[in-house]
Amino acid sequence: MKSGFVSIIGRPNVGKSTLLNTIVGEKIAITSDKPQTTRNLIQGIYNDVDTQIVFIDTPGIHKPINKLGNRMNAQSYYSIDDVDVLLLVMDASSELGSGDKFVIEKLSYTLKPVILVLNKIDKLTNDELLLKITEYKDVYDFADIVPISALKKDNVNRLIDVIKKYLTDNVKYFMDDEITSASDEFRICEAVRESILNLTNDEVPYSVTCVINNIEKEKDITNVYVDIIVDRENLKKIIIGKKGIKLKEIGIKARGEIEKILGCQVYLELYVKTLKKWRDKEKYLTDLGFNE
Ligand SMILES: Nc1nc2c(ncn2[C@@H]2O[C@H](COP(=O)(O)OP(=O)(O)O)[C@@H](O)[C@H]2O)c(=O)[nH]1
Ligand SMILES: [Mg+2]
Repeated sequence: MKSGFVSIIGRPNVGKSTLLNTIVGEKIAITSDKPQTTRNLIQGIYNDVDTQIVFIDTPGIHKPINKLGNRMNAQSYYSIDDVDVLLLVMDASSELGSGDKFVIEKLSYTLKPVILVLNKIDKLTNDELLLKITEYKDVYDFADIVPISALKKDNVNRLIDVIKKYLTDNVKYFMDDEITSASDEFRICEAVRESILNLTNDEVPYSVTCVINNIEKEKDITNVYVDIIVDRENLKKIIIGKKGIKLKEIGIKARGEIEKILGCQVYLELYVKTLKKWRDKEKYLTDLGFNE
């Protein structure tokens, strides 16, 4: 029996959360084509016959423009110190630019093994991939380099095998049937936020957070009440939409996910509230569950 902790780090939008979901085999971290989808550390647990690996998905490392951004970065860096192995996920289909080098630079201080995960190889030819690998080899002395496609589940088994080489513990941290340390409440809020991320455009998603107002379990159905918090009045209108159509659409999509999380039938009620500038107020950030 081998076990250990692995942190998944990298810039926003490279596919960290998609990778976590593929490894765990269930959706535990929300994903979208917009950067900064993930705001908190999310643990996902991988089990096989002789191994347990606790993966920690992190918000992407980026240039913060508000206090929420600061906390997100701090969480990403914090997770570097506490694990056995680091997975540095990079988008192989994009140029290796200064932003990527900035993240690699940050890692040069760690003594932990850093495995470079070159993701999105489904978008590359073999020749392009070989060139990429050579390019990255010149930048840092990675413990290993593993090309994968998190979305197409390509070569992810190989990644698990490589990680196993670096695991040193031999205790089980979680029961076999536990796949995440995130609470149902947290996952429900995230499901609503994901639905908003995927059904609205541009700036809307960044200004949104969700909190549970109430959950009532009845015999055949669970009633879930979620508040959607935005920082400007006009965003409220966008999310609700003409005659409430947008909000309805958001609700239908989110309810499907929440039913999977709770494993029962769900009645979902969403309520949109304005809380001006919540992303910059320390008090609200703490109240809304963003840890320092
Ligand atoms: N083509 C392709 N797209 C991917 C792959 N992995 C993730 N994506 C997409 O990249 C976007 C960002 O993914 P996400 O997991 O939210 O990135 P994160 O911000 O690093 O957690 C989403 O639209 C994913 O569907 C992959 O292997 N191939
Ligand atoms: Mg993410």
